[in-house]
Amino acid sequence: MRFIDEVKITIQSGKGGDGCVSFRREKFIPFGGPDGGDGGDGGNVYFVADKSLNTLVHFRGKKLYKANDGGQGAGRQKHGKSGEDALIAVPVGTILKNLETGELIADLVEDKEKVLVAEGGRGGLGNVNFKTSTNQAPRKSTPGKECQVFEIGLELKLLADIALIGQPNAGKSTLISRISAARPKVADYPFTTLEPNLGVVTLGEDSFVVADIPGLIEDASQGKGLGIKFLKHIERTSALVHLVDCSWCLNEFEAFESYVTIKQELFNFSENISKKNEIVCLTKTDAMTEEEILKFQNFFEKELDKKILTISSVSGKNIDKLKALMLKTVKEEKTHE
Ligand SMILES: Nc1nc2c(ncn2[C@@H]2O[C@H](COP(=O)(O)OP(=O)(O)OP(=O)(O)O)[C@@H](O)[C@H]2O)c(=O)[nH]1
Ligand SMILES: [Mg+2]
Repeated sequence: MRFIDEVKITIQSGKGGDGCVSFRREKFIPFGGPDGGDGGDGGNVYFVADKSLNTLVHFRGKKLYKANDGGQGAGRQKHGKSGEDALIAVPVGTILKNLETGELIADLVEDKEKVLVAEGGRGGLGNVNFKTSTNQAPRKSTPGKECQVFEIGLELKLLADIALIGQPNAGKSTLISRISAARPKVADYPFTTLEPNLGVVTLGEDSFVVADIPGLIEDASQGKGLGIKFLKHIERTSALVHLVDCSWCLNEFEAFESYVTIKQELFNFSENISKKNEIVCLTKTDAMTEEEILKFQNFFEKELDKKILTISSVSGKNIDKLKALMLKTVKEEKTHE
């Protein structure tokens, strides 16, 4: 259930500042010696792992990441300013490859782990360095060293933050195609989805990964249907979104029973999964009357003693609300880790 997110970017360290040629000129000191200072060093490029990031989505659009160049040296032995380093944040688990040599640069597995990837050029020497007994007025300085520029490949094995679960045909695949770029097969019969699909959901600056799991049925935990094969993957997610399709139900009891069946299967499979934070959504509300929606919603809210979302992937009702709630839940779970 993993899929790989990949991006290519170019990084460039800072060029070293040039050394300076200058001579002291002061009143009463007619032949002041050389006083050209050294150039500043160029900035380095570092990558740093950040556990608050989930995907590589924030690299889309920007291709060049640059550290600043070092400043030039100046008279009065003034050293040029060092160029500022570039610090590029990536999710924990990102692998960095040099695309020109194919070499593996780093595998950032821990939060805050930092690695130097491109070193800035050293600053050049000012003429103050070249004064000798035979040459009291050198006009020599050296230029700053060149920067390093190369292409880097970032690779991240995505792990789902949220799993969409529910009975077959509940609308899981339709929902993931509504909130992400994933385009799984959608059809009006159960067990359309045979393998989980992953999609990246973006919300402003944030993003998280959602998995669309094949439908679960009674006795899934005993191996019935397809679900069990994938239940173990759910174990690693931060939260579940449980979709309940009430549009076909005769009454609220039938709908609640179908919800409980899935909960029971999760519990039978692993207590750990059944304790996960769960967002419950009644789906396909476009195919129901307002009255029906309220009736089902009230019943679920009373039984579960929490708020239930009523959504429609077709009309888009409450989809933004659901996305915001998913993000909030993922963030909360991450801070508890
Ligand atoms: N009216 C309506 N139909 C929906 C909605 N969401 C999904 N459907 C329909 O419900 C059927 C099943 O949708 P899927 O997204 O394939 O359901 P699923 O949960 O992925 O099903 P499995 O992969 O078999 O477990 C399709 O015919 C969809 O067009 C909705 O919000 N409103
Ligand atoms: Mg499906």
